[in-house]
Amino acid sequence: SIEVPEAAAPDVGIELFQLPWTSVAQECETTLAPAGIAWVLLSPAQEHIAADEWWASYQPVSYQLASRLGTRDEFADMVQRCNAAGVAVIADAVINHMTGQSEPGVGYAGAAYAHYDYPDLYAESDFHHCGLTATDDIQLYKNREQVQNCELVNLADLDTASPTVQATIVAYLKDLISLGVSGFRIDAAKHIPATDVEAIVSQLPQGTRIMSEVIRGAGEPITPDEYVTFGEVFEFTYARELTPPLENGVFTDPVLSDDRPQQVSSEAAIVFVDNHDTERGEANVTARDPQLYVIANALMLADDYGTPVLYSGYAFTDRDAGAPTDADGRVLEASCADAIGPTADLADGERTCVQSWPAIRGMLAFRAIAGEVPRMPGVDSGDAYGFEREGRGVIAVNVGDDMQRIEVPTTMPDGAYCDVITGGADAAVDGGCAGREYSISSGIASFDLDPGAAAAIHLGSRR
Ligand code: LM2
Ligand code: CA
Repeated sequence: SIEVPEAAAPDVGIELFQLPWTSVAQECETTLAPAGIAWVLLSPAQEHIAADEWWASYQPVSYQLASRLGTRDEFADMVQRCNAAGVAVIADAVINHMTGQSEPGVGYAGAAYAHYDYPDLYAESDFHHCGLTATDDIQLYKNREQVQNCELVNLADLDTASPTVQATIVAYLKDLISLGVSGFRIDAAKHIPATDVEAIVSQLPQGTRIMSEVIRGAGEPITPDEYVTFGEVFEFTYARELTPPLENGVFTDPVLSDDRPQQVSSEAAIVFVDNHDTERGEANVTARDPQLYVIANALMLADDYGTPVLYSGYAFTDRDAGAPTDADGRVLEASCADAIGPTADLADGERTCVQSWPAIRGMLAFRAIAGEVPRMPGVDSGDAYGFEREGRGVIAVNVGDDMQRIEVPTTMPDGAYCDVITGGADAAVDGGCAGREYSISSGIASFDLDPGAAAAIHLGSRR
Protein backbone atom coordinates (compact mmCIF):
# COMPACT_ATOMS: atom_id res chain seq x y z
CA SER A 1 0.00 0.00 0.00
CA ILE A 2 1.16 3.53 -0.64
CA GLU A 3 1.26 6.36 1.80
CA VAL A 4 -0.89 9.33 0.94
CA PRO A 5 0.81 12.53 2.05
CA GLU A 6 -1.13 14.76 4.37
CA ALA A 7 -3.22 17.32 2.52
CA ALA A 8 -1.84 20.83 2.94
CA ALA A 9 -4.12 23.85 3.02
CA PRO A 10 -3.16 25.55 -0.23
CA ASP A 11 -3.30 29.33 -0.35
CA VAL A 12 -6.00 29.64 -2.99
CA GLY A 13 -8.50 32.51 -3.00
CA ILE A 14 -11.70 33.31 -4.84
CA GLU A 15 -13.26 36.56 -5.99
CA LEU A 16 -17.01 36.53 -5.29
CA PHE A 17 -17.98 39.35 -7.61
CA GLN A 18 -20.92 41.54 -6.55
CA LEU A 19 -22.19 38.98 -4.06
CA PRO A 20 -24.07 40.41 -1.04
CA TRP A 21 -22.48 39.97 2.39
CA THR A 22 -25.21 37.65 3.69
CA SER A 23 -24.53 35.33 0.75
CA VAL A 24 -20.75 35.58 1.12
CA ALA A 25 -21.16 34.39 4.73
CA GLN A 26 -23.17 31.42 3.51
CA GLU A 27 -20.65 30.59 0.81
CA CYS A 28 -17.80 30.66 3.33
CA GLU A 29 -19.61 28.07 5.40
CA THR A 30 -21.20 25.88 2.74
CA THR A 31 -18.88 25.94 -0.28
CA LEU A 32 -15.57 27.76 0.28
CA ALA A 33 -14.40 26.17 3.53
CA PRO A 34 -15.39 22.64 2.43
CA ALA A 35 -13.49 23.17 -0.84
CA GLY A 36 -10.38 24.27 1.06
CA ILE A 37 -10.43 27.82 -0.29
CA ALA A 38 -8.34 30.00 2.03
CA TRP A 39 -9.58 33.51 1.31
CA VAL A 40 -12.37 35.39 -0.35
CA LEU A 41 -11.99 38.65 -2.28
CA LEU A 42 -15.06 40.86 -1.98
CA SER A 43 -16.43 43.62 -4.15
CA PRO A 44 -16.02 47.12 -2.64
CA ALA A 45 -17.92 47.64 0.64
CA GLN A 46 -18.08 51.43 0.87
CA GLU A 47 -21.02 53.63 -0.11
CA HIS A 48 -21.07 54.32 -3.85
CA ILE A 49 -23.01 56.36 -6.38
CA ALA A 50 -26.64 55.48 -6.90
CA ALA A 51 -26.53 53.70 -10.26
CA ASP A 52 -27.56 50.27 -11.52
CA GLU A 53 -24.32 49.22 -13.20
CA TRP A 54 -21.94 46.94 -11.29
CA TRP A 55 -19.21 49.54 -11.60
CA ALA A 56 -21.09 51.91 -9.31
CA SER A 57 -19.09 50.03 -6.61
CA TYR A 58 -15.91 51.65 -7.95
CA GLN A 59 -17.21 55.18 -7.43
CA PRO A 60 -17.04 55.84 -3.66
CA VAL A 61 -19.03 58.71 -2.17
CA SER A 62 -18.32 57.97 1.51
CA TYR A 63 -16.59 55.32 3.62
CA GLN A 64 -19.79 54.17 5.32
CA LEU A 65 -20.16 50.43 4.90
CA ALA A 66 -23.54 50.76 3.25
CA SER A 67 -23.87 49.54 -0.30
CA ARG A 68 -25.99 47.46 -2.63
CA LEU A 69 -24.13 44.50 -1.17
CA GLY A 70 -25.27 45.12 2.38
CA THR A 71 -25.13 47.02 5.64
CA ARG A 72 -22.31 47.44 8.13
CA ASP A 73 -23.91 44.89 10.46
CA GLU A 74 -24.20 42.37 7.64
CA PHE A 75 -20.60 43.01 6.67
CA ALA A 76 -19.38 42.53 10.26
CA ASP A 77 -21.38 39.32 10.67
CA MET A 78 -20.06 37.99 7.36
CA VAL A 79 -16.42 38.60 8.26
CA GLN A 80 -16.89 36.84 11.58
CA ARG A 81 -18.58 33.85 10.01
CA CYS A 82 -15.98 33.54 7.26
CA ASN A 83 -13.13 33.79 9.76
CA ALA A 84 -14.82 31.19 11.96
CA ALA A 85 -15.07 28.89 8.95
CA GLY A 86 -11.37 29.38 8.25
CA VAL A 87 -11.81 31.65 5.24
CA ALA A 88 -9.94 34.96 5.45
CA VAL A 89 -11.57 38.07 4.02
CA ILE A 90 -9.82 40.41 1.59
CA ALA A 91 -11.65 43.69 0.99
CA ASP A 92 -11.47 45.67 -2.25
CA ALA A 93 -10.03 49.08 -1.31
CA VAL A 94 -10.96 51.80 -3.81
CA ILE A 95 -8.56 54.50 -2.63
CA ASN A 96 -7.18 56.07 -5.81
CA HIS A 97 -10.30 58.09 -6.44
CA MET A 98 -13.86 59.04 -5.56
CA THR A 99 -16.61 59.46 -8.17
CA GLY A 100 -16.50 60.28 -11.84
CA GLN A 101 -19.76 62.21 -11.63
CA SER A 102 -19.41 65.77 -12.85
CA GLU A 103 -22.78 66.73 -11.32
CA PRO A 104 -23.48 66.75 -7.56
CA GLY A 105 -25.55 63.86 -6.27
CA VAL A 106 -26.62 61.67 -3.37
CA GLY A 107 -25.03 58.27 -2.81
CA TYR A 108 -26.69 54.88 -2.38
CA ALA A 109 -26.95 55.36 1.41
CA GLY A 110 -27.79 59.05 1.39
CA ALA A 111 -24.46 60.89 1.50
CA ALA A 112 -24.49 64.12 -0.50
CA TYR A 113 -21.43 64.79 -2.65
CA ALA A 114 -20.00 66.79 -5.51
CA HIS A 115 -17.20 65.72 -7.85
CA TYR A 116 -14.47 67.19 -5.62
CA ASP A 117 -16.38 67.52 -2.35
CA TYR A 118 -17.29 64.68 0.02
CA PRO A 119 -18.47 66.27 3.27
CA ASP A 120 -16.52 65.15 6.37
CA LEU A 121 -14.05 63.30 4.14
CA TYR A 122 -12.44 65.23 1.30
CA ALA A 123 -12.55 68.75 -0.16
CA GLU A 124 -11.27 70.25 -3.41
CA SER A 125 -7.66 70.58 -2.18
CA ASP A 126 -7.48 66.82 -1.48
CA PHE A 127 -7.60 66.03 -5.20
CA HIS A 128 -5.11 66.14 -8.02
CA HIS A 129 -5.86 68.41 -10.93
CA CYS A 130 -2.99 67.25 -13.06
CA GLY A 131 -3.12 70.00 -15.66
CA LEU A 132 -1.30 67.74 -18.10
CA THR A 133 -4.16 66.97 -20.47
CA ALA A 134 -7.12 68.95 -21.78
CA THR A 135 -9.69 67.28 -19.50
CA ASP A 136 -7.29 66.25 -16.72
CA ASP A 137 -8.00 62.67 -17.86
CA ILE A 138 -5.23 60.14 -18.39
CA GLN A 139 -4.43 59.96 -22.09
CA LEU A 140 -0.94 58.48 -22.35
CA TYR A 141 -0.11 55.34 -20.37
CA LYS A 142 3.56 55.83 -21.30
CA ASN A 143 3.59 58.92 -19.12
CA ARG A 144 4.01 58.09 -15.41
CA GLU A 145 2.89 61.53 -14.29
CA GLN A 146 -0.38 61.29 -16.20
CA VAL A 147 -1.14 57.74 -15.08
CA GLN A 148 -0.72 58.62 -11.42
CA ASN A 149 -1.85 62.24 -11.14
CA CYS A 150 -4.47 62.62 -13.84
CA GLU A 151 -7.99 61.17 -13.72
CA LEU A 152 -8.84 57.61 -14.67
CA VAL A 153 -12.08 57.93 -16.71
CA ASN A 154 -12.98 61.19 -14.95
CA LEU A 155 -12.74 59.65 -11.45
CA ALA A 156 -11.76 62.42 -8.98
CA ASP A 157 -8.12 61.56 -8.27
CA LEU A 158 -7.06 61.67 -4.62
CA ASP A 159 -3.80 63.39 -3.70
CA THR A 160 -2.52 60.23 -2.05
CA ALA A 161 0.79 61.88 -1.11
CA SER A 162 -1.04 64.24 1.24
CA PRO A 163 -0.74 63.22 4.91
CA THR A 164 -4.36 64.16 5.63
CA VAL A 165 -5.62 62.12 2.66
CA GLN A 166 -3.45 59.22 3.81
CA ALA A 167 -4.83 59.52 7.34
CA THR A 168 -8.41 59.40 6.05
CA ILE A 169 -7.69 56.33 3.95
CA VAL A 170 -5.86 54.62 6.82
CA ALA A 171 -8.80 55.27 9.17
CA TYR A 172 -11.13 53.64 6.65
CA LEU A 173 -8.91 50.60 6.17
CA LYS A 174 -8.43 50.26 9.95
CA ASP A 175 -12.18 50.32 10.36
CA LEU A 176 -12.42 47.31 8.04
CA ILE A 177 -9.60 45.59 9.93
CA SER A 178 -11.44 46.20 13.22
CA LEU A 179 -14.28 44.10 11.78
CA GLY A 180 -11.88 41.22 11.09
CA VAL A 181 -10.72 41.81 7.53
CA SER A 182 -7.29 40.23 6.83
CA GLY A 183 -6.14 42.28 3.88
CA PHE A 184 -6.89 44.40 0.87
CA ARG A 185 -6.91 44.42 -2.89
CA ILE A 186 -5.62 47.88 -3.74
CA ASP A 187 -7.84 48.88 -6.64
CA ALA A 188 -6.17 50.80 -9.46
CA ALA A 189 -2.82 50.64 -7.62
CA LYS A 190 -0.95 51.51 -10.82
CA HIS A 191 -2.61 54.91 -10.59
CA ILE A 192 -1.20 55.49 -7.09
CA PRO A 193 2.57 55.94 -6.71
CA ALA A 194 4.03 52.86 -5.01
CA THR A 195 5.56 55.15 -2.39
CA ASP A 196 2.07 56.42 -1.50
CA VAL A 197 0.61 52.90 -1.26
CA GLU A 198 3.54 51.95 0.94
CA ALA A 199 3.08 55.01 3.16
CA ILE A 200 -0.58 54.04 3.63
CA VAL A 201 -0.22 50.32 4.21
CA SER A 202 2.78 50.73 6.52
CA GLN A 203 0.35 52.37 8.97
CA LEU A 204 -1.74 49.18 9.13
CA PRO A 205 -1.14 46.32 11.58
CA GLN A 206 1.76 43.99 10.77
CA GLY A 207 0.63 41.03 8.70
CA THR A 208 -2.16 42.84 6.87
CA ARG A 209 -2.17 41.24 3.44
CA ILE A 210 -1.81 43.71 0.55
CA MET A 211 -2.56 42.76 -3.06
CA SER A 212 -1.92 45.58 -5.49
CA GLU A 213 -3.74 45.64 -8.78
CA VAL A 214 -1.08 46.83 -11.21
CA ILE A 215 -2.05 45.96 -14.77
CA ARG A 216 1.17 45.27 -16.65
CA GLY A 217 1.24 47.09 -19.96
CA ALA A 218 3.78 46.80 -22.76
CA GLY A 219 6.14 49.76 -22.79
CA GLU A 220 4.60 51.36 -19.72
CA PRO A 221 6.92 52.94 -17.17
CA ILE A 222 4.97 51.79 -14.10
CA THR A 223 5.45 48.06 -13.47
CA PRO A 224 4.18 45.61 -10.83
CA ASP A 225 7.74 45.19 -9.60
CA GLU A 226 7.54 48.60 -7.91
CA TYR A 227 4.80 47.29 -5.61
CA VAL A 228 6.30 44.01 -4.36
CA THR A 229 8.34 45.40 -1.47
CA PHE A 230 5.19 45.80 0.68
CA GLY A 231 2.91 43.03 -0.60
CA GLU A 232 1.72 40.88 -3.45
CA VAL A 233 0.58 41.99 -6.91
CA PHE A 234 -1.92 40.63 -9.42
CA GLU A 235 0.23 39.32 -12.26
CA PHE A 236 -1.80 39.90 -15.42
CA THR A 237 0.88 38.31 -17.60
CA TYR A 238 0.09 34.86 -16.18
CA ALA A 239 -3.30 34.57 -17.92
CA ARG A 240 -1.92 36.24 -21.02
CA GLU A 241 0.61 33.41 -21.33
CA LEU A 242 -1.59 30.58 -20.04
CA THR A 243 -4.55 30.93 -22.37
CA PRO A 244 -3.28 31.39 -25.97
CA PRO A 245 -1.94 27.78 -26.09
CA LEU A 246 -5.44 26.60 -25.17
CA GLU A 247 -6.64 28.11 -28.42
CA ASN A 248 -3.71 27.22 -30.67
CA GLY A 249 -2.44 24.00 -29.08
CA VAL A 250 1.15 25.23 -28.97
CA PHE A 251 2.43 24.91 -25.41
CA THR A 252 5.70 26.34 -24.21
CA ASP A 253 6.74 24.89 -20.96
CA PRO A 254 7.88 26.98 -18.00
CA VAL A 255 9.72 24.20 -16.23
CA LEU A 256 10.68 26.16 -13.14
CA SER A 257 8.32 28.48 -11.37
CA ASP A 258 10.66 31.41 -11.77
CA ASP A 259 11.25 30.72 -15.44
CA ARG A 260 8.74 33.43 -16.38
CA PRO A 261 10.78 36.42 -17.39
CA GLN A 262 7.86 38.82 -17.82
CA GLN A 263 6.44 38.12 -14.38
CA VAL A 264 7.19 38.97 -10.76
CA SER A 265 8.62 36.31 -8.45
CA SER A 266 6.31 33.44 -7.58
CA GLU A 267 5.93 34.53 -3.94
CA ALA A 268 4.76 37.99 -5.00
CA ALA A 269 2.32 36.89 -7.70
CA ILE A 270 -1.44 36.53 -7.42
CA VAL A 271 -2.47 34.65 -10.57
CA PHE A 272 -5.88 34.21 -12.20
CA VAL A 273 -7.54 33.02 -15.37
CA ASP A 274 -9.84 36.04 -15.39
CA ASN A 275 -11.38 38.62 -13.08
CA HIS A 276 -14.38 40.96 -13.26
CA ASP A 277 -12.53 43.36 -15.56
CA THR A 278 -10.78 40.90 -17.86
CA GLU A 279 -13.90 38.76 -18.36
CA ARG A 280 -15.38 41.95 -19.81
CA GLY A 281 -12.21 42.76 -21.68
CA GLU A 282 -8.93 41.14 -22.51
CA ALA A 283 -9.51 37.57 -21.29
CA ASN A 284 -9.80 35.09 -24.14
CA VAL A 285 -10.88 32.22 -21.91
CA THR A 286 -13.82 32.84 -19.56
CA ALA A 287 -16.78 30.94 -18.09
CA ARG A 288 -18.59 31.54 -21.38
CA ASP A 289 -16.35 28.79 -22.76
CA PRO A 290 -16.80 26.10 -20.10
CA GLN A 291 -14.42 23.41 -21.39
CA LEU A 292 -11.47 25.71 -21.93
CA TYR A 293 -12.27 27.50 -18.67
CA VAL A 294 -12.01 24.24 -16.75
CA ILE A 295 -8.76 23.44 -18.54
CA ALA A 296 -7.28 26.88 -17.78
CA ASN A 297 -8.24 26.79 -14.11
CA ALA A 298 -7.05 23.20 -13.78
CA LEU A 299 -3.63 24.05 -15.25
CA MET A 300 -3.37 27.07 -12.95
CA LEU A 301 -4.26 25.03 -9.87
CA ALA A 302 -1.79 22.30 -10.86
CA ASP A 303 0.96 24.84 -11.53
CA ASP A 304 3.70 25.91 -9.14
CA TYR A 305 3.74 29.64 -9.83
CA GLY A 306 2.01 32.29 -7.72
CA THR A 307 -1.06 32.25 -5.52
CA PRO A 308 -4.17 31.44 -7.57
CA VAL A 309 -7.38 33.38 -7.18
CA LEU A 310 -10.49 31.84 -8.75
CA TYR A 311 -13.23 34.03 -10.13
CA SER A 312 -16.93 33.54 -9.45
CA GLY A 313 -19.17 36.02 -11.24
CA TYR A 314 -22.45 36.01 -13.14
CA ALA A 315 -23.51 35.65 -16.75
CA PHE A 316 -24.12 38.81 -18.74
CA THR A 317 -24.77 40.08 -22.22
CA ASP A 318 -24.29 43.77 -21.41
CA ARG A 319 -20.82 44.35 -19.90
CA ASP A 320 -22.23 47.12 -17.67
CA ALA A 321 -25.18 45.12 -16.29
CA GLY A 322 -25.20 44.84 -12.52
CA ALA A 323 -26.14 41.69 -10.63
CA PRO A 324 -29.91 41.28 -10.24
CA THR A 325 -31.41 43.53 -7.53
CA ASP A 326 -34.63 43.90 -5.57
CA ALA A 327 -36.90 46.96 -5.72
CA ASP A 328 -34.60 48.86 -3.32
CA GLY A 329 -31.60 48.25 -5.54
CA ARG A 330 -30.05 45.71 -3.19
CA VAL A 331 -28.28 42.86 -4.92
CA LEU A 332 -30.27 39.65 -4.54
CA GLU A 333 -28.93 36.82 -2.41
CA ALA A 334 -27.62 33.80 -4.27
CA SER A 335 -26.34 30.41 -3.18
CA CYS A 336 -23.92 28.06 -4.87
CA ALA A 337 -24.55 25.22 -2.41
CA ASP A 338 -26.38 23.06 -4.95
CA ALA A 339 -24.72 24.28 -8.13
CA ILE A 340 -23.08 21.82 -10.49
CA GLY A 341 -21.08 23.12 -13.38
CA PRO A 342 -19.75 24.06 -15.70
CA THR A 343 -22.70 24.84 -17.85
CA ALA A 344 -22.76 26.81 -21.08
CA ASP A 345 -26.28 28.13 -20.79
CA LEU A 346 -26.61 30.41 -17.81
CA ALA A 347 -29.24 33.12 -18.07
CA ASP A 348 -28.05 36.70 -17.62
CA GLY A 349 -27.48 37.38 -13.92
CA GLU A 350 -27.10 33.72 -12.99
CA ARG A 351 -23.99 32.96 -10.94
CA THR A 352 -21.23 30.80 -12.39
CA CYS A 353 -20.54 29.21 -8.98
CA VAL A 354 -17.10 27.87 -9.95
CA GLN A 355 -16.45 26.99 -6.30
CA SER A 356 -19.05 24.22 -6.62
CA TRP A 357 -17.87 22.70 -9.88
CA PRO A 358 -16.62 19.15 -9.29
CA ALA A 359 -13.62 19.85 -11.55
CA ILE A 360 -12.54 22.88 -9.49
CA ARG A 361 -13.08 21.08 -6.19
CA GLY A 362 -11.17 18.13 -7.56
CA MET A 363 -8.25 20.36 -8.53
CA LEU A 364 -8.25 22.01 -5.10
CA ALA A 365 -7.91 18.53 -3.63
CA PHE A 366 -5.13 17.80 -6.15
CA ARG A 367 -3.28 20.96 -5.07
CA ALA A 368 -3.66 20.05 -1.40
CA ILE A 369 -1.81 16.79 -2.03
CA ALA A 370 0.55 17.71 -4.85
CA GLY A 371 1.00 21.47 -4.63
CA GLU A 372 4.22 21.45 -2.63
CA VAL A 373 6.45 19.28 -4.79
CA PRO A 374 8.33 20.27 -7.97
CA ARG A 375 6.54 20.73 -11.27
CA MET A 376 8.17 18.43 -13.79
CA PRO A 377 8.76 19.21 -17.49
CA GLY A 378 5.65 19.17 -19.64
CA VAL A 379 4.79 16.58 -22.28
CA ASP A 380 3.22 17.50 -25.63
CA SER A 381 1.18 15.17 -27.79
CA GLY A 382 -0.60 16.82 -30.66
CA ASP A 383 -3.05 19.21 -29.05
CA ALA A 384 -2.69 17.52 -25.68
CA TYR A 385 -0.34 18.62 -22.92
CA GLY A 386 0.36 17.42 -19.42
CA PHE A 387 2.81 17.46 -16.55
CA GLU A 388 3.59 15.84 -13.24
CA ARG A 389 3.93 17.29 -9.76
CA GLU A 390 6.77 15.04 -8.79
CA GLY A 391 5.56 11.72 -7.45
CA ARG A 392 2.21 13.08 -6.36
CA GLY A 393 -0.03 14.06 -9.22
CA VAL A 394 -0.40 14.24 -12.98
CA ILE A 395 -2.58 16.53 -15.08
CA ALA A 396 -3.34 16.24 -18.80
CA VAL A 397 -5.52 18.35 -21.10
CA ASN A 398 -6.68 18.09 -24.71
CA VAL A 399 -7.41 21.44 -26.36
CA GLY A 400 -7.84 20.03 -29.87
CA ASP A 401 -10.87 18.90 -31.87
CA ASP A 402 -9.91 15.22 -31.96
CA MET A 403 -9.53 12.46 -29.44
CA GLN A 404 -5.95 12.44 -28.20
CA ARG A 405 -3.76 9.98 -26.32
CA ILE A 406 -1.05 11.40 -24.07
CA GLU A 407 1.51 9.58 -21.92
CA VAL A 408 3.14 11.43 -19.05
CA PRO A 409 6.15 9.89 -17.27
CA THR A 410 5.69 9.83 -13.52
CA THR A 411 7.28 8.50 -10.35
CA MET A 412 3.86 7.86 -8.85
CA PRO A 413 3.18 4.19 -8.05
CA ASP A 414 1.68 2.08 -10.83
CA GLY A 415 -2.03 1.41 -10.41
CA ALA A 416 -5.55 2.61 -11.13
CA TYR A 417 -6.45 6.19 -10.29
CA CYS A 418 -9.68 8.15 -10.26
CA ASP A 419 -9.87 11.38 -12.25
CA VAL A 420 -10.70 14.42 -10.11
CA ILE A 421 -11.84 16.56 -13.05
CA THR A 422 -14.85 14.32 -13.76
CA GLY A 423 -15.01 12.77 -10.30
CA GLY A 424 -14.50 15.80 -8.06
CA ALA A 425 -12.73 16.02 -4.70
CA ASP A 426 -13.93 12.59 -3.58
CA ALA A 427 -13.18 10.83 -6.82
CA ALA A 428 -12.36 7.42 -5.33
CA VAL A 429 -15.46 5.72 -3.94
CA ASP A 430 -16.02 2.16 -2.70
CA GLY A 431 -13.27 0.63 -4.78
CA GLY A 432 -14.52 2.45 -7.86
CA CYS A 433 -14.40 5.93 -9.33
CA ALA A 434 -17.05 8.67 -9.27
CA GLY A 435 -15.75 9.87 -12.63
CA ARG A 436 -13.31 8.48 -15.13
CA GLU A 437 -10.48 6.10 -14.35
CA TYR A 438 -6.90 6.20 -15.67
CA SER A 439 -3.91 4.05 -15.00
CA ILE A 440 -0.21 4.30 -14.40
CA SER A 441 1.83 1.45 -15.70
CA SER A 442 5.64 1.11 -15.78
CA GLY A 443 5.95 4.73 -14.71
CA ILE A 444 3.73 6.10 -17.47
CA ALA A 445 0.37 7.76 -16.82
CA SER A 446 -1.81 7.31 -19.90
CA PHE A 447 -4.82 9.37 -20.81
CA ASP A 448 -7.23 9.03 -23.71
CA LEU A 449 -8.83 12.42 -23.80
CA ASP A 450 -11.92 13.60 -25.63
CA PRO A 451 -11.73 16.96 -27.39
CA GLY A 452 -11.79 19.70 -24.73
CA ALA A 453 -11.27 17.26 -21.87
CA ALA A 454 -8.93 17.50 -18.90
CA ALA A 455 -7.88 14.78 -16.47
CA ALA A 456 -6.01 14.87 -13.18
CA ILE A 457 -4.99 12.11 -10.79
CA HIS A 458 -3.07 12.28 -7.53
CA LEU A 459 -1.89 10.04 -4.70
CA GLY A 460 -5.14 10.66 -2.84
CA SER A 461 -7.31 9.61 -5.77
CA ARG A 462 -5.97 6.05 -6.11
CA ARG A 463 -8.80 3.62 -6.72
C1 LM2 B 1 -10.28 49.09 -11.48
N1 LM2 B 1 -9.12 48.64 -11.28
O1 LM2 B 1 -8.04 49.34 -11.46
C2 LM2 B 1 -11.47 48.23 -11.33
O2 LM2 B 1 -11.10 46.87 -11.24
C3 LM2 B 1 -12.35 48.51 -12.51
O3 LM2 B 1 -13.47 47.64 -12.50
C4 LM2 B 1 -12.77 49.98 -12.45
O4 LM2 B 1 -13.48 50.35 -13.63
C5 LM2 B 1 -11.59 50.92 -12.39
N2 LM2 B 1 -10.40 50.36 -11.89
C6 LM2 B 1 -11.92 52.11 -11.52
O5 LM2 B 1 -12.00 51.71 -10.17
C7 LM2 B 1 -14.90 50.21 -13.55
C8 LM2 B 1 -15.51 50.07 -14.92
C9 LM2 B 1 -15.56 51.39 -15.65
C10 LM2 B 1 -16.24 52.43 -14.79
C11 LM2 B 1 -15.42 52.57 -13.50
C12 LM2 B 1 -16.00 53.59 -12.55
O6 LM2 B 1 -14.77 49.11 -15.69
O7 LM2 B 1 -16.34 51.22 -16.85
O8 LM2 B 1 -16.31 53.67 -15.47
O9 LM2 B 1 -15.43 51.31 -12.83
O10 LM2 B 1 -17.29 53.22 -12.15
C13 LM2 B 1 -17.63 54.20 -15.61
C14 LM2 B 1 -17.96 54.45 -17.07
C15 LM2 B 1 -17.03 55.52 -17.63
C16 LM2 B 1 -17.15 56.80 -16.82
C17 LM2 B 1 -16.83 56.46 -15.34
C18 LM2 B 1 -16.99 57.67 -14.44
O11 LM2 B 1 -17.82 53.22 -17.78
O12 LM2 B 1 -17.41 55.78 -18.98
O13 LM2 B 1 -16.16 57.75 -17.29
O14 LM2 B 1 -17.73 55.45 -14.89
O15 LM2 B 1 -18.33 58.07 -14.35
C19 LM2 B 1 -16.64 58.99 -17.74
CA1 CA C 1 -3.95 58.67 -8.83
